[in-house]
Amino acid sequence: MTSEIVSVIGGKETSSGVTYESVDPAHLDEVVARVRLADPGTFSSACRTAAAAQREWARVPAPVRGRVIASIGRLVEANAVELARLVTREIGKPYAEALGEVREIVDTCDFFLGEGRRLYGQTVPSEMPDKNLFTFRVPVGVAAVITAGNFPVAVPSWYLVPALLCGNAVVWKPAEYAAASAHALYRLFEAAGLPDGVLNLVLADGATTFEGLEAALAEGTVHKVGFTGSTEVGRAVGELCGRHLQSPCLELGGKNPMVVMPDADLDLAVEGALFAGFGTAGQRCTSLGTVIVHESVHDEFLSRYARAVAGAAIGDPSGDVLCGPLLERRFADRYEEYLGWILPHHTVVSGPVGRITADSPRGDFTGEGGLYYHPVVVDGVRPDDRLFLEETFGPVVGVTSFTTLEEALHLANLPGYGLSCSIYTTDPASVFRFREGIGAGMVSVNNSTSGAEAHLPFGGNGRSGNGSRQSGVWVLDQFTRWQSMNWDHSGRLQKAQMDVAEI
Ligand code: UN1
Repeated sequence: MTSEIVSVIGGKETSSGVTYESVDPAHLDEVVARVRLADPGTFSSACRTAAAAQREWARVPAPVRGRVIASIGRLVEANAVELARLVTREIGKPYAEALGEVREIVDTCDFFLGEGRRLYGQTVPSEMPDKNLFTFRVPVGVAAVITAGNFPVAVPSWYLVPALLCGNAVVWKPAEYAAASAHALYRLFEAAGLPDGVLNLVLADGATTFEGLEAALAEGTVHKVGFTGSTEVGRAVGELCGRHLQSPCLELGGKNPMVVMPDADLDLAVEGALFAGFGTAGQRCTSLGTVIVHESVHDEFLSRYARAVAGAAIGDPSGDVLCGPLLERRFADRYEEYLGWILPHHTVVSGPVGRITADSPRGDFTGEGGLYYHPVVVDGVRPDDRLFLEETFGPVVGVTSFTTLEEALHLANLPGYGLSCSIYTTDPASVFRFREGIGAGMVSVNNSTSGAEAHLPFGGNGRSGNGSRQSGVWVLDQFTRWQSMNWDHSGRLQKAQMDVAEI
């Protein structure tokens, strides 16, 4: 029987609103969960509930909050296989990747459980005698966290874990099409002993969430917004927050380049481009967009890459495959728009283009009624192409060539995203020139554009975000604000700037 899942606010299930069906993208006739979608009032009332619960939670000592984070990590680890299977079933992510995603939550908990004992402030020297200056990190209050479904459990944990550790309450709105995975993760957080109302799960569609968020910002019950999703929606979230004098944490799209230098190990570059381009069916924000390959090795790279792509395993994500189906119907529809662009404008070097069906199978794989697409490599993408400039969020990689590293950098920066990038070379000077010249927040050397680790700063610039960073100690600045204190024990009024000793 298919379960029905509902929002949980203040520890109580709330079941109003219309029903949405979360469908297995590998078997479109299978419903994974029926999801009750909340109305805008539910979102803003969840924020009020969170605001009330946050005051008590902030008084729990940070090392004790760290122990709760430790329990979350243990529970996730103990339930890893079950959670990864659910992720695979609900969004079609190959099982090995889904298990890696769950591992990323455990890594995040491992990092932040200790941060509860290290939420340091500072002592700062004063200009005046008998006066002491201090800084403290204080929680922001309520964090509204809105997440995408391509990483339905790991990326949310990058917000939830540090936000909770820092003493905030959270209202989390996951993608509807990944609601069952989100709900399962929510239950593990709850089981770790969070007080009611400290973490609230609101299942809603985008428009409803936006309306509820607007109301909550106006009421003053949301103090930080964390959003992972498209550049377009991120821009709207940023504008809304700006009107309320808030700066959100925005983790948006990418058009991540890989530069292959003439001295690169080509087999390694092909392996990297295969995983970066087609792992998660090209639907990571860190997925490879364009390979920018030196003209002297362009033809050799291309033929090896085309061969590797033709041999890549595609199929049921519960098996050992590189590429499963796309996440959900609406992503497939949007991706088909790009496919319409490819055939008339480009040289396809990897075989058929489009949906894998019984009429256009891949080997003997017929697509089995899922959202499967042929992986596509397109040569000769140009700076004025849509395919060169825009994130496609699907299994297509463009290839172009260059002569000098300066030209490669120009091409790599041109789309105006700035999330991840990669260079394949054996020359340290090229590595450092590339790092200095690239506009991306994350640089890989001889490695895939995707696969960031959970304790390095994660985030982008330009169309990829507003410069905010997640993960590691850097994210603490998103979920705490600095408070300063001066304490004068001289027994008289010492006036700053005015009572300072003559130099
Ligand atoms: C995303 O697609 O939103 O670096 C995040 C990676 C993963 C996270 C991707 N660890 O590819």
